Amino acid sequence: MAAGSEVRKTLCRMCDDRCGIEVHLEDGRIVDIAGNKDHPWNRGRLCVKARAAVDMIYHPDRVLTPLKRKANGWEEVPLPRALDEIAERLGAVRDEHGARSIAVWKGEAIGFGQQEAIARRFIHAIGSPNYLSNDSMCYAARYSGFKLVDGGWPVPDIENARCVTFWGANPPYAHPNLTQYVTTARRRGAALIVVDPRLSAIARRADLHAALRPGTDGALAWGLIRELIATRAYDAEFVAQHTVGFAEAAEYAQAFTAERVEEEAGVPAATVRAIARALAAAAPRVATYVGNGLEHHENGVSNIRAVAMLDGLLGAIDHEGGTIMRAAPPLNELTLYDELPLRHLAPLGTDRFPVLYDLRQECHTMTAMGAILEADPYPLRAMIVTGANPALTNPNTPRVRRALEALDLLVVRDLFLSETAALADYVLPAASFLERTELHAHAKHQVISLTDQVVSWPDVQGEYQFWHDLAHRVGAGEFFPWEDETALNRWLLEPSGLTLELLEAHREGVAYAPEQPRRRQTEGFATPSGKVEFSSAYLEGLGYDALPEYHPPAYLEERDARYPFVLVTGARKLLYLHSRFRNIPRFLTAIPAADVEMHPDDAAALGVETGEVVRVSSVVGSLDIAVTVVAANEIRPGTLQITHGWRDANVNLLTHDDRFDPISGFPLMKSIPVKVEKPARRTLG
Ligand SMILES: Nc1nc2c(c(=O)[nH]1)N[C@H]1C(S)=C(S)[C@@H](COP(=O)(O)OP(=O)(O)OC[C@H]3O[C@@H](n4cnc5c(=O)[nH]c(N)nc54)[C@H](O)[C@@H]3O)O[C@H]1N2
Ligand SMILES: Nc1nc2c(c(=O)[nH]1)N[C@H]1C(S)=C(S)[C@@H](COP(=O)(O)OP(=O)(O)OC[C@H]3O[C@@H](n4cnc5c(=O)[nH]c(N)nc54)[C@H](O)[C@@H]3O)O[C@H]1N2
Ligand code: SF4
Ligand SMILES: [Mo]
Repeated sequence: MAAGSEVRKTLCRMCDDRCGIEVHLEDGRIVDIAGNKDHPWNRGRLCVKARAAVDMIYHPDRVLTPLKRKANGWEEVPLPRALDEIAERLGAVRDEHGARSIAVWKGEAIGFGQQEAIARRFIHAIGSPNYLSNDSMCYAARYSGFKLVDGGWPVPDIENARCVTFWGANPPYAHPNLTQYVTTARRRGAALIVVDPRLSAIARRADLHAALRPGTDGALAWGLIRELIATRAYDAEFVAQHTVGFAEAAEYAQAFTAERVEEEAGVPAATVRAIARALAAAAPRVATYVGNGLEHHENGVSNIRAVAMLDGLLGAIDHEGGTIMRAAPPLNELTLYDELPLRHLAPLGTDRFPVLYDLRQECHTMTAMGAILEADPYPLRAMIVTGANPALTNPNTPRVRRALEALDLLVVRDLFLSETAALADYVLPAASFLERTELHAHAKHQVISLTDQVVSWPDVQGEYQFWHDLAHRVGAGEFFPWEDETALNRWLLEPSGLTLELLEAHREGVAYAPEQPRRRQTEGFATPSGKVEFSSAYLEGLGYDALPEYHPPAYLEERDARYPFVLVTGARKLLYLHSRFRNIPRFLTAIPAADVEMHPDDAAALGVETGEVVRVSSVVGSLDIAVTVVAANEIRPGTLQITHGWRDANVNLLTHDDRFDPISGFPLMKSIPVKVEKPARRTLG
């Protein structure tokens, strides 16, 4: 153990913002975490979660030894023995059912970098195409929506914008750094527009807030498209030079008058017109960010495409102060999709949701549940889960639990005995972000950073070492030739011309590509036509609408009197990340329990008050939960909100794993028809 005080620089991964931090150690033990002022992303700022990394790392409940399930509890086993046994059991499953009966599942905790890519590499290396992840309900739908229109994921240039728009996103809780950029833009006079059925923390600051009905963003976006065209306030030059499908879009938009939008979405016609005017006045410096709020609906991708099209009309795509197409980091490719394509093995979900696989190489987790329980379309018998807790976070969790329990082999890598780990045959202790090294790219600033392994434990493996050791035991060692993560990092960096030594000396990151303003406007967009696509021949070829036509969500089209409320789930709380951090006592003091947010008129009609427990039910299941009556302007009447991740009040008892967005396959998590009942009062007898 190192003696004395030491400061080590690395990145925070208590959420996916990945702020630069300085870790303070005393005698080898982490005592504090401060912001790294040199990091271009957070510039020294941190949110309250960063310091909680100390609590997480040294938590008394951490799993630090491999555990094996026994009839009457857990047995601690040495790591090499656990890996030998897992390899043997994987071999047996492969011999009996074929390689594709094995899957890996990565979670948010290790997403967006090489840890994810290593998991993808492993599963292909052993001959199975079945890589599953939290991205069956996160980001892939937004990415696909923008990729189909713009040819990639655009980064909003908020600081240089004259108007910033957030659709279904709440950065003060979910991405604190974005909020700082908004503050800068506001000081420079930028307008702020927020589209959200709730008066979220960001909506509170907005000039214009469209409090629409959940799932009706497409109607609003088409209404704005119509206004911009009708008032000739769009960028005709950008449209002529850089887009395809304008004529069809203009024709389709005609039906979306501001009055029709008011009818569909519940946003006053005057607000629709005011938003169109604000966008036109700021164009092309309109920075748009679409969040999770648009993804979890039956029409998610189409709604997102319609929002992306607005950027095209405004000439804001690939423009300073608009949304910028950044260069990807030049690293060696770790996944094997090109080298060892396995599409012929029918990756789970590709038949029904080919776009999810084409654009993100994601299999579909909800289809995987059917593969386990009903061998449909073929049996799935073994799974390795890392950094995920689907027993709480996937929709319809009772079915997820049944499926995970029905596997021949479930291995879970986690820091804690999570709800998912509790179902496993083997639980392997995972290294946290302060216990492994990895390369991270920050797209906005086009920098690569190398994280530092600040502390370590004897039996706790990083992601690379684990997959490496397992691959060598199951005959796939040739795909994991790098002795350790340092050797891997060196190989990854080769095409970049950057050295590991340079990155070690600059933990705040090193630029990987020069800024190239309007690169895509010059070189062409990365779509099939090379242009911004208002209409998509690719989607049409797959049998979808070529234009992102608006289809109202089912809860509005097929109203069911038994379920009169619409439930939105998953609005982020600052202190928690999905199911994580409920074991940090001071966080639990601040936000002690789950609640259902309710409009005062609804509460009055039901005769309930804040703190009272009600039963919320959908066709999927029921949940008893305490009410919080919010102010009249904080949520739409008839709309409820429950945040996910609570063990004792798990909203995924109510969410659908059988109704999906037809393009992304995303589940219905934000427009769920529900009813609310007061539990029957017990009478004194
Ligand atoms: N503290 C914290 N930070 C996180 C996370 C966390 O759990 N906790 N999770 C991380 C992850 S993985 C993700 S994906 C991001 C998500 O981050 P964001 O995309 O910003 O998601 P939220 O903060 O949930 O905000 C979504 C907003 O959408 C609104 N909404 C719901 N339905 C609709 C709709 O139909 N239309 C519109 N326009 N709005 C709607 C909700 O009311 C909510 O205010 O956050 C990341 N950051
Ligand atoms: N109803 C509803 N459900 C939702 C959502 C919603 O809006 N509504 N949002 C969805 C979204 S956007 C997402 S991204 C998913 C997230 O779903 P998951 O990916 O399942 O996220 P977590 O619940 O945070 O689970 C992360 C697990 O990884 C463990 N862990 C932490 N650090 C590490 C590490 O370094 N290594 C390893 N191996 N493990 C680690 C944690 O202890 C935890 O058990 O939830 C989804 N679920
Ligand atoms: S926003 Fe907070 S939790 Fe997320 S990386 Fe930054 S400091 Fe860490
Ligand atoms: Mo997410």
